[in-house]
Amino acid sequence: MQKTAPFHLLAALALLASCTPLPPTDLSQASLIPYPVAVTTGGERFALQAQTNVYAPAELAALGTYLVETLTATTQQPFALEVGQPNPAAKGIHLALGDNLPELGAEGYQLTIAAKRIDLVANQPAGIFRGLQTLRQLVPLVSRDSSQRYWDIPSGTITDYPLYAYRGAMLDVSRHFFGVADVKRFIDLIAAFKINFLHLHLADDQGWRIEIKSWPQLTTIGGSTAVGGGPGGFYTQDDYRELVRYAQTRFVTIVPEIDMPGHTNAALASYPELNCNGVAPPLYTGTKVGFSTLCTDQEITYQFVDDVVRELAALTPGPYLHVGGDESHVTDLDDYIPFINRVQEIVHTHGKQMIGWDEVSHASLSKNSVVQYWAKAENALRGASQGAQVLLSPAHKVYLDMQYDSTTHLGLHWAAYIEVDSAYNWSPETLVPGLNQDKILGLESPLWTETVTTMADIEYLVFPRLLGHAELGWSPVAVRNWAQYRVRLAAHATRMEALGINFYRSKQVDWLR
Ligand code: TNX
Repeated sequence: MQKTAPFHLLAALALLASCTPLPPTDLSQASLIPYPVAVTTGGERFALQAQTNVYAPAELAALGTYLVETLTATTQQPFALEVGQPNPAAKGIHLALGDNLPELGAEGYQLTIAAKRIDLVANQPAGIFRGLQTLRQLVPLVSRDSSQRYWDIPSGTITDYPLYAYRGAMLDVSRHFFGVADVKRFIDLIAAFKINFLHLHLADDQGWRIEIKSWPQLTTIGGSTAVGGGPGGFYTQDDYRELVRYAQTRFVTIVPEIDMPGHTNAALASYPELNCNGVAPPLYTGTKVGFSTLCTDQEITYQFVDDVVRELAALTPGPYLHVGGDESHVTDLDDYIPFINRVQEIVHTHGKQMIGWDEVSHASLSKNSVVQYWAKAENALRGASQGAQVLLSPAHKVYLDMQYDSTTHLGLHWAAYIEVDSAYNWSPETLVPGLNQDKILGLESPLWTETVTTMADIEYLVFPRLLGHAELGWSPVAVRNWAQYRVRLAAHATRMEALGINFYRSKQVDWLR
């Protein structure tokens, strides 16, 4: 017969295990992505439990509610929010705005974890939101059937702020359309890694996805299909306002893009008068690029652009409108340059700054315009030499529609195969030789959707590569290191699973479980 320990010994051991505090873990060893600017270790721990209150002043009440909701989702326990004056003596999690740490800027925060309380301080609500993403990553995950009732958070102090002001993701909703619910989920998932801009590619050859009241056929005709001939779709202006509002609650700014003068077949198919020959081409459901152009020497074209930009600007609280400008292979450079110059003026008339893909640097850029580098370093440099800022989207490193390797089924590979190490292991600072650091606005990771049709497809291509890009955009050079990053990333498998993310389990990472 097998020997078993007497029952009372097992019971005593179980009791011991539930009462004896485990040695505190080291805050600096936490699997945070992006890794913070500075972490000091305290040697104690804060025991989060259902009775832990969250305290927030009135102006942070919504963020207090958000924290309570995310804690409840992680722990399956209820938490209480108290809104009002700061209560210095109370045990719990305290959110506060302060102004005595100017180095934190608009998005930085300081998170101080002690045995009895956690203090999250920032200059602005955006900083509180970023700090809450760090705090979320510090709460250990438990399995749903666990009887666990407290969650140890190692003590110490995190002081953190972003390296770059713009840390973006782009979703192409033109090649395939994704509805409001999908985009909201996308916003939640990217915001968890401190991404602060969502660029929506709203119009291309295969589909026009935003209602323009003065040109209604753009959506009734131009929005009616997609790559492969599916039904397409579009956002009404109310849908779009709802996306903008939701993004604001996650401190994400939406950048709308209408690509022009190329990538315009959907518009050209909707209105014959936009074509030089006055004839509307058929709708297009293939995946070729570079065959369409607006008629750059007709006045109606500029009336169209002005109407579209005006309506879009009115829907856009953020500073930027993206006008595309890429791959206009059938527009002569002699026509392209004055077109972009004029479009830039129209964007200014409606109170916005222009962003364009790197080809726009052939035109005369104003200093507040942004060149999005995707293909040609010389274009990025030409933009910078005109005083414009540069947004880095090198296709061979950050294009989320590139396959991981030749065996992964979704995506393309014209720029590269991008495994998880390749996506992380490069330096934005030295990518374009001769580009001054102070000209780099930030990074953006585009997901083109020729091969992408479902939210699960989106997640597979975005995760986990976007986490690496998020760290390159946020964390200082000194804390970035692939060997350490891949260990931290491994710990995110359970977190991504808990969020229901269909992520790519790269063999380069020893995923925890
Ligand atoms: C190039 S990147 C494009 C897109 C395609 C993408 C596919 C850029 C500015 N233009 O039109 O969707 O490649 O990877």
